[in-house]
Amino acid sequence: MLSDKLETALNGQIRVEAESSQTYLSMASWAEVKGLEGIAQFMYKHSDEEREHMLKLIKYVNERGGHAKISDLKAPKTDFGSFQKMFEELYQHEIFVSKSINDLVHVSLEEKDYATHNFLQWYVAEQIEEEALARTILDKINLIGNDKGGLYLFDRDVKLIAVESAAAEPSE
Ligand code: OFO
Repeated sequence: MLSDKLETALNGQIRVEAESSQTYLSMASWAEVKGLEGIAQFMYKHSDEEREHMLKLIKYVNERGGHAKISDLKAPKTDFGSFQKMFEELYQHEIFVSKSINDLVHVSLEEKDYATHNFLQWYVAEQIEEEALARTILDKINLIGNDKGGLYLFDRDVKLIAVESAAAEPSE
């Protein structure tokens, strides 16, 4: 059985994952409208992954005798300025999510809930992957600068990165 404190903290993370999914969905739509097809595909996929992260938490909370609450969400912005700025935002967002996961791990230890602590290790590993992926993409963006041909190749490559990262995801 989850303690009330841990249940509340887990519900907070459910919301964070749901908002992450919405944020990346908004980025996907923005990129699609701008004709950045590969980037849009990458973001749609990323949005789906965040939904998976949310679902995994919901199932866990309910399985442990808690109640996963589905709450209203903060609307993401709809304009991201440039694809460079958008990926920088994605990176900053992942850093924020990692911190949120770390705080949650801390609560699980405070509450001496080792099952939850163990469950959360999947998220700890996932955040390492996601931050590393975002940094790799930002490095590529810095390399191409304002080169249009570079953007064409980047848009194509980022689609492949999405496929590769899916294959390398930590198993459930
Ligand atoms: Fe849920 O991993 Fe990104 O945010």
